[in-house]
Amino acid sequence: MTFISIITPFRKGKRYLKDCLDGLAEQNLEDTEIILILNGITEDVDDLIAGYTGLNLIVKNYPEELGPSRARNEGLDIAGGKYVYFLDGDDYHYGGGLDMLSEAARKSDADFINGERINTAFIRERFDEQLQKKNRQPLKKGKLSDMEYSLKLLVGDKTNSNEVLSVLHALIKRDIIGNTRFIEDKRYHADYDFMMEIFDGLDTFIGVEDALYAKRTSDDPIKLTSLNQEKKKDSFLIYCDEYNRVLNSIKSKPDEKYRLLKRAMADKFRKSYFSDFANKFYASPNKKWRGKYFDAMSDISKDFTLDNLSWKDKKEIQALQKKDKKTLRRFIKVRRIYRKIKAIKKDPWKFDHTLYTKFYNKRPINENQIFIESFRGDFYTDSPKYIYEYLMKHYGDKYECVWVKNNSETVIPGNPKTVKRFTRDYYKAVAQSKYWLINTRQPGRLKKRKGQVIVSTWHGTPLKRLGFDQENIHMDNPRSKSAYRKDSKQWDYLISPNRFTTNVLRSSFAYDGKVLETGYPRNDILYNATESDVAQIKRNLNIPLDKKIILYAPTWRDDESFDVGKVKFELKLDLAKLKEALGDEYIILVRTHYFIANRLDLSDVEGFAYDVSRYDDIAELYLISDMLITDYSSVFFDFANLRRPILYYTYDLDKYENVLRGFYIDIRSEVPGPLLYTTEEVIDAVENIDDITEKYSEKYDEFYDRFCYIEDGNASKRIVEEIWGE
Ligand code: C2G
Repeated sequence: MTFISIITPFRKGKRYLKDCLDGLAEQNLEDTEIILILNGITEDVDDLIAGYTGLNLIVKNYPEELGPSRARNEGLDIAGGKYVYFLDGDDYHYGGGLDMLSEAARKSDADFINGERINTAFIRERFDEQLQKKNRQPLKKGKLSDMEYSLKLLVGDKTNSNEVLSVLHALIKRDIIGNTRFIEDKRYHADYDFMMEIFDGLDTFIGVEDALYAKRTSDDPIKLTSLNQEKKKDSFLIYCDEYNRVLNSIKSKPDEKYRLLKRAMADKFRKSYFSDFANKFYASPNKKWRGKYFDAMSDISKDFTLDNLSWKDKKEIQALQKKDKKTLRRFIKVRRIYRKIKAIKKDPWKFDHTLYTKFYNKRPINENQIFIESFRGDFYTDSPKYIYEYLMKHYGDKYECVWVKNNSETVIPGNPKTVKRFTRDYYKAVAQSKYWLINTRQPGRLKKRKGQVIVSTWHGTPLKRLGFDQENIHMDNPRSKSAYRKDSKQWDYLISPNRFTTNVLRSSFAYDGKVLETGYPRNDILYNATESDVAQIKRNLNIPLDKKIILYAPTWRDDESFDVGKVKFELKLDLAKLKEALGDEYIILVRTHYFIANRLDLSDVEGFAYDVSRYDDIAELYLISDMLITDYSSVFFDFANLRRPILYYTYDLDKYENVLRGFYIDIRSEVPGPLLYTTEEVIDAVENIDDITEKYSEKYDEFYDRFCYIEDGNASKRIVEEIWGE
């Protein structure tokens, strides 16, 4: 006898389905059938499904998209278990979420046994990060009765506000469902009708603490839009209508379960008023939040209890109930000011940021001011530097530049105004500059004003997959893809060194704006530098002038950090061995990525290895180097302009390629130099560099023609004339 029939509709997101099935494979599901309703799928999932031999999978494949209701109905028609359990194919279990329900069902024989749904954008392997978020702690049962706790979980007390009832993550007795089916022409909130129809027949409820279910919100709003994220007009009203429909259908029913359900729903709505609606009513540019949405919320608020509210919140709810907008605004305003003061006390920078948003952003824009930030203000380098120098040389009397500069040792020629990142002067400069010239994503706390122009130079021909071109997000904020799109929507110009980068950045940032495919300003120096410039750079570095120079410039590893934002780098290249083998002829410049927080200790290889990680401009280091050793860093696309040898020390290639990022080109076959995995291989390659140069010369030419073909030392000129020229 099948005990549980799991019904799982699936349409898209193979990687989501993998998380879903992995979660099931971790349960000890006895006497359980999993009815997988594939519908309108565009990816081949047969190979994935075949891997779950331990699961009793019944796969039904419908060529057309059925919609969630019809898919579930197809599942119900064949479900033979004592209990039915709905699981969406893009959601997953973490820990024994379903096992715990199953155990409770076997013990209690209750009609309805459910656990807690937790909204998350994290992939399954990172769900524990979700659980660490303080405002998302699971709902504890406390003194609540079985039924009351279960109904709070059914309503989704802590889930996103736009789901008031859900069939997900609940064992429901099959014989109580009977012939009840989901309304098939209803794309959203079909659960409400289904739940209300079977609710009469449910008498015993059990909510199981810490039986968790990850209700995924898509991490890719373009390629994998979830139902909830589909843009629907007046979705707030739809949600209110559903709420009212459910309320009206239970209003007249006396049973305790109806009273508790109504209370749970009203509590959830009241929570969403304070957490979401109030701010929208107060500040949203969409007048509907003070119009028909306000009326709908006010009507619903009549069901709100005033229990467990402060005197002030009680007054606020009463104002809402009386549709007294003026009083309501006053209460909300006081709460917002109080919260702002509290936030500023905790993070003093928020005071300056408030000045930025409330005051500086309302001051006139200076049409001739250019705000410049390179690598978050830590270096005077990269394309912004070269654009700036060309601008000052040709238009210095017309434009005034403000540089972000965080440390005193950075020297910026022309003595421009400088501001430290995220200080009051910084915000002032950001607010009043007509142009932002920046080589990374804009800080989330900045708000581009109407009339401002953002020139994004980005910072390299991408090798590592970025933004929307990534699959699972292993290390970054799981919503980073949306942030990429939010950033690129604000760009007015994107600078690109070649067609490859143009295509990749358009795809990874979902950017369809203007691209200046001009070559990289940061590479102009590679074509314009003179012998004396090169000699001067060597003198500035105070390095031996009688040795050949190797530049070792690795990238960062997403999974190596001390703490958030504190990326560390562990030097795997054995410099002592290199010194022993190559020290007579070479010195090595070691340069870690600008994210790297730790300083390397090169004391035992003094006189051979030099730490140039804080040297502002890597392009100058390219110029003096006879060869480059790197890995997955985009530095080699630029260095290739010099047509000098490039070696790849890819000691962690598998991890980097398969777990962390993935690449846009096949690094094994398309790069103009050998992949080396040990220090010995690196030594051997350097000792035989002429043979390697010969061996890779054809591939190098192809590489140069594909990535360096525009570079001629005039990229800055082309850009400045296009954007700032007369
Ligand atoms: N860089 C550097 N020193 C290093 C590594 C990088 O100065 N040791 C600079 C180079 O200008 C390089 C840029 O930082 O082109 C980007 O560094 P990557 O190692 O490629 O890594 P990341 O910052 O993740 O950028 O399109 C580029 C990609 O977004 C990668």
